[in-house]
Formats: sequence, C-alpha cells, structure tokens
Amino acid sequence: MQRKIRVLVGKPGLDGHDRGAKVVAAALRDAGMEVIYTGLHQTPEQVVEAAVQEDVDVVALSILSGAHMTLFPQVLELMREQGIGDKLLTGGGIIPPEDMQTLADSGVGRLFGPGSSTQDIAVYIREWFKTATGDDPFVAPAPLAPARLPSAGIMPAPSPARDAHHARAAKKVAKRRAPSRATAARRNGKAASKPAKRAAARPAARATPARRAAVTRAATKKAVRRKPARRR
Ligand code: B12
Repeated sequence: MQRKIRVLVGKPGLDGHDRGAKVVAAALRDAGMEVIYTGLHQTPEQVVEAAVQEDVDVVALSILSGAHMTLFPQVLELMREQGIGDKLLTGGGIIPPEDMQTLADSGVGRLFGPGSSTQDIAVYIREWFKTATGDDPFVAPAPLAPARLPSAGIMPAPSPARDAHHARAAKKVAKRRAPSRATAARRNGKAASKPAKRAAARPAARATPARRAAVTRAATKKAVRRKPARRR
C-alpha cells in the first residue's frame, strides 16, 4: 500500500534555535510527507502526547541547546510508555558524534548535524519506513524546471544572422573607442607631431580605459598650457 509518511517535528526544551527545525519540516513536506511542527519550548510529555494524538510514524527532534543527552532518552522512554516505541525517533542539531553513538546504542535512530543534506534526511526516513512498515512511501514528484521558451524571450533561439550582426556592431564600437595618437592630436586642433606621426604608423593600440584616460589627460594639459588669445 502506498501512503504518506507522517512526521512530528518537535522542539523540546528551552532552545530557541528554530531555523533548522523549520528547514527540515519544510523539506520533508516538499518531499511528500505529512509534517506537523510542535513549535518552540515543548516538554517531552507534550511532544509525545502530540505524537500519539497525530498518529505519526516518526518523531523528529531538533536540539541545539546541548540538552540532547537528557531530552532524547526522556522522549524515547515516554514513547515506549505510551505504546509508540516502535515508531522512529530521529532528529538533529548540535550533537557531537560520540553522543550520537551513545544515543543510537539506546535505541534512538540516526541523528543529523549542521550541514546535513535535507535530501539525505528524507531518504533515511523513507528507508526506515519501508523496512518497518512494509508500506510504499508516497514521494512527491520533483519540481519542474523553469520553462525556457524562445517565444517568452528568456532564451532566444540561436540565429547566425543575429550573431553576425552582433560581431559587426562589436567591431564598430571597438574602432570608435581606439583613436590613434595622431587622431587624438588632430582632434585637439594640432598638426600631428613627430612622435604622433610615428605612433600613427604603428598598428593601432588597443583602447583600454587607462589609455583613454591618459589621452584625455594629455589633451587637457595642452589646452591649459595654450596662451589665451589677445583681445583686439
Ligand atoms: C543562527 C544561530 C542563532 C540564532 C537563532 C535563530 C533561529 N531562529 O534559529 C540566535 C541569534 C537567536 C541564536 C541565539 C543563541 N545561540 Co545560537 N547559533 C546560531 C548558529 C550560528 C546557526 C544555527 C542555524 O540556524 N543554522 C542553520 C540551520 C539550517 O542549521 P541547523 O539548525 O544546524 O540544522 C541542520 C542540522 O543541525 C540538522 N537538524 C537540525 N534540526 C533538525 C531536526 C530534525 C528532525 C532533523 C532530522 C535534522 C535536524 O539538519 C539541519 C539541516 O542541515 C549556530 C552555529 C552553527 N553554525 O550551527 C549557533 C549556535 C547553535 N548557538 C549557540 C548558542 C550558545 C546560542 C545562545 C545561547 C547564545 C547566547 N549566549 O545568547 C543563544 C540561545 C538562544 C536561545 N533562546 O536558545 C551555540 C550552541 C552551543 C551548543 N549547543 O553546544 C552555537 C552552536 C554557536 C556556537 N558555536 O557556540 N543563535
């Protein structure tokens, strides 16, 4: 039988770090699971009570306060007392690997630390569910990639004519941007000097912003040095 996995994401204790719990809850929902989030500051009793009421398959705790060695065993014991000891108790947060091992030895499922992939978490829960219940977990279809329609103007279809046009335009712009020293001198109203003539004979230099700025600076200097015309 195929069905949705029901998960309770719990946030027990005084820990106010809820970002991880929300990220994981949203990811599991997007993966096709039915997710219930308890909200902050729950007691272990409240978490287990909610798990019984909601008839979940998985109790998943988020603990970043350092109280994991108290809270996981308490929740596990209450789950057993309430007759849901066969459900999966998993979770994550700031939990050192040696504590993960100790908790695993006592019957807690796999725990996930910072940087864990939410996909890995979903896969782990699905695998546990298949083995424990024999049911087929519902898996949400992967989201569709955004449409790339030429008509929508997102990705224009390749066109040799357009490419050639762009190449011509780029050449024109490059030519316009690179005046030779001789041209620059002519533009400033001076006959080309010897060095300018020599420069004109050389192949045109590539126009860089620095070169353009240098030409402008030189032209300004000359203009300033020129004597003002006498008044008649
Ligand atoms: C953001 C942040 C805060 C924010 C919290 C914002 C919020 N609304 O969540 C603010 C500024 C409020 C804060 C406050 C404090 N913080 Co703080 N905080 C962090 C920080 C930098 C990032 C946590 C985070 O959001 N990560 C992003 C989420 C997506 O990642 P995540 O929570 O780790 O979740 C991933 C896994 O852990 C796992 N996971 C987590 N939950 C679950 C649940 C399930 C079911 C599963 C399967 C997996 C899973 O999967 C997730 C995806 O990869 C960490 C340092 C760190 N690099 O982790 C410190 C850190 C957690 N904070 C710390 C501390 C000490 C505090 C304060 C006590 C500081 C103070 N003296 O005031 C307070 C306590 C506040 C409180 N009321 O509890 C310590 C905790 C130390 C410890 N436990 O040993 C840390 C580790 C910093 C440090 N290196 O000392 N903090």
